[in-house]
Amino acid sequence: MLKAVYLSLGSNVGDREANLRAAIADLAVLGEVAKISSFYETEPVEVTNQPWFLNCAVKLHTEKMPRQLLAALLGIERQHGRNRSKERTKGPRTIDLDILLFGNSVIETKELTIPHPAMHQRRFVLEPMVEIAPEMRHPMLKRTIRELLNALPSGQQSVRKSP
Ligand code: PH2
Ligand code: MG
Ligand code: MG
Repeated sequence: MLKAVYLSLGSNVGDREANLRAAIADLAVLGEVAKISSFYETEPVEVTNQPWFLNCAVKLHTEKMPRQLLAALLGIERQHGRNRSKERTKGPRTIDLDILLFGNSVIETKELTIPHPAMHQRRFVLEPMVEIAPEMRHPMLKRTIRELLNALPSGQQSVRKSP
């Protein structure tokens, strides 16, 4: 069955824009890239002493199952120079591909938590998402993306870069 999946992409090492664009091109092997948000220059959150990120959100139509999709995303990260064994948790990385929403599925396993457990707290996720899925409802919080963004406290600077 074809599923609508939302992904968050981020990069803060090397040519960030090229890294995002190359990863998006690779996503086409997993299905149809249906929507791409603008790119946003965003203040690092959680681990704050690292360079600013470039972030975006993508809607993907795919036949993959959640675990297959996760494995494929990790493979794309590796192809673009990501080496998790040499990184700090939540630290600098060439490319990060996170599953935000997988249809309306709620999944909690050792490897995978969907919806992404921090998505509703992160401006760098919600701002791009509101461009491509403003009325999409979080399957656990029962709030739309727009409502979640409006409920965020101020802080977490972000600047829209491209249309
Ligand atoms: N990713 C993190 C931690 N902090 N901050 C921003 N602005 N953008 C990110 O993509 C990001 C982050 C862990 O994946
Ligand atoms: Mg990740
Ligand atoms: Mg992440």
